[in-house]
Amino acid sequence: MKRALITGVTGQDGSYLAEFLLEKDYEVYGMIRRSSVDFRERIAHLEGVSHFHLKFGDLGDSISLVKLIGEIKPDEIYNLAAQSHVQVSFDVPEYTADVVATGVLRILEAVRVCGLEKTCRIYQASTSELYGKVEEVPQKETTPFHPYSPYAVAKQYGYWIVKEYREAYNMFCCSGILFNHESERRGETFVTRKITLAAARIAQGKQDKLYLGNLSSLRDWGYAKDYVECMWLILQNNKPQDFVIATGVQHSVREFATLAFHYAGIEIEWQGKGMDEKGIDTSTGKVLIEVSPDFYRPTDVVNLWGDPSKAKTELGWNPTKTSFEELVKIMVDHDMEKVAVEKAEDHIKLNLAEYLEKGIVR
Ligand code: NAP
Ligand code: F7E
Repeated sequence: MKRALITGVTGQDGSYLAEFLLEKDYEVYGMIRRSSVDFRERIAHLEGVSHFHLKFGDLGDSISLVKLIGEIKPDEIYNLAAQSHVQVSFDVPEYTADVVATGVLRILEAVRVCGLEKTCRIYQASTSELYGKVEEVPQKETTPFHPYSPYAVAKQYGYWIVKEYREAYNMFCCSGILFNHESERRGETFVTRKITLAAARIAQGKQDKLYLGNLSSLRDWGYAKDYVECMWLILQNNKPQDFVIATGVQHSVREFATLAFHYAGIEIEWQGKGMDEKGIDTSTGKVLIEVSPDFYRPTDVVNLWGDPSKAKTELGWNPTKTSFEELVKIMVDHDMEKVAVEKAEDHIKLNLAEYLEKGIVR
């Protein structure tokens, strides 16, 4: 039985990857960090499942990583843990650098200190944000990087240190350069989930309006459940390499919102330009979506579009398993059900919805 260690197991991707590896008969160890509350929503259904174990550790703490890796002796490590919110990285740049950049080095060194560099394969969660202020469209493995946020700069370190350890120490370590991937488990402050939750709440009379930032920003959005398969495929390959993982299809934030509201039963018509642009309910004439400067970034990445040809040819991965339309529908259907059972006394969630609406939480 192969042993895998997943850092970031409580996150969107970590939870799907844990399920995927358990189905493949792995012994799965998920690393969690100490928290004052024991609430791990995305993996609650896995707790108690045989072959699934949770262990404490932190990407900011080398000793915990050395202990954990030395104890588990994993065959594969999937390093998914990160402060993964781009806008938040402008607010906490030093912390972001510590976890997102130095954290990768800590994992690689821990593997070496434990003497596992010849046996342990390592997957690093790299990102399309490396292309940032893009120098080529669509972006592929050979496109030059131009990171455009503290998060992206930190991820660039992670990318290069993985490449360095591969070449210097002959380690099997690889980066998956993943474009945006979403799901019904996506964090509620990323734009897609913010939209699908708001569409559901507005459709059910529980929220008045949705405030967004740059509506014209373009992304190549895929389904997270499809993308975790690729992480695994990258480590099963016969030689360590980096891969772009994307759908090859691009849409704007505006298009995502229009479709999400459509699936929630509301047709949106757009009027105005720039900061004055508004999304209007065609049946009532009510303004449901407005633009707020709170959600604009000091520098924004606006044209991400991936070319997954290499992953398709060399890994046999299917980038179009779930279409954009299917993805939006999966998320809206899920959130319509979730919102329907939200209770009035559920203060934490309702406060978050209100904060999101007013732009207090970004
Ligand atoms: P996510 O939902 O934000 O999950 C992040 C995970 O990292 C959580 O489990 C979090 O734990 C953990 N974490 C944060 N700081 C940590 C620390 N100091 N020590 C240990 N664990 C820590 O992210 P995701 O969307 O699943 O993304 C997974 C990875 O892929 C991230 O590295 C992200 O940067 C990268 N990525 C994501 C996308 C995407 O579109 N989703 C695209 C490209 C790359 P808590 O639950 O305790 O907070
Ligand atoms: O923003 C624009 C925003 O926060 C997408 C992370 O998983 O994917 C993610 O990073 C776009 C940006 O994701 C709002 O300006 C407009 O242009 O959903 P997002 P992201 O920044 O692309 C990459 C690949 C990662 O690696 C990251 O870890 O949407 N946008 N209005 C908004 N974004 C947010 N969050 N909120 C808005 O109201």
